[in-house]
Amino acid sequence: MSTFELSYFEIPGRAEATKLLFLHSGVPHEIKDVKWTEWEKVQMTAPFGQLPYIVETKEDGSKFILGESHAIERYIARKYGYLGKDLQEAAFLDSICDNGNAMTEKFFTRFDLEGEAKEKAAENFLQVVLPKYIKYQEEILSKNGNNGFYLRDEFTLAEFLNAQMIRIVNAYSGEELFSSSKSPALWKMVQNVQNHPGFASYIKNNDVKLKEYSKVFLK
Ligand SMILES: N[C@@H](CCC(=O)N[C@@H](CS)C(=O)NCC(=O)O)C(=O)O
Repeated sequence: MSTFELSYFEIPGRAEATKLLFLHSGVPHEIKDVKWTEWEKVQMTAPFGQLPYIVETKEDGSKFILGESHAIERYIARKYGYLGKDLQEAAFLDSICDNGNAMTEKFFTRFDLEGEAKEKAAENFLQVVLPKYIKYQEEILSKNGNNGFYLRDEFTLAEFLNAQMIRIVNAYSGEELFSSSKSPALWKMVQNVQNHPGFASYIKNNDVKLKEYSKVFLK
């Protein structure tokens, strides 16, 4: 069996879904939290000069290095059975992930801006992006019986990715933008993930980090 190293900054961000895939599948892995002081050195080996990236060591000792968070997520999800049972299900789950990623990217837009542009980006997120994401995601979840899963009652990449992005958006906005009353079907999906016994200690630690790093975004 392959073993993996995942390198990312300590902050909850682009590596969340991959971490949950590793935990849920039980694949041997090591998380390497890269400190800012180490970044200059690590950057020289990081594909595209960015984090996250993974190093897979195969049974024969050969290595496979992969960058870009979504390529990593899909590689691990496909390899260990978290993208449905056929191409169509994989494409359906991909679309849910892409939709979650687009929502998250738009949430973070404001942090690269200043003044009026920042306010406009925040307003656009609240008034356009967020309601649209909630509306369509709620519809998809309710078509599957409103059980907090996108497909049957299976954990896939789509639950891990969207749940962690929702937890991040709530924490880094300092508001309950998602909740049992505002987005009930999505909230049930988040609960499925965060209450899964196999994630208990990860989520406990993740909550502490979200609280700590939310200070960076809320200042
Ligand atoms: N499209 C890339 C974006 C990666 C990215 O922006 N990584 C940031 C951390 S979240 C980074 O490495 N920043 C340090 C730098 O670019 O010097 C992905 O999804 O992996």
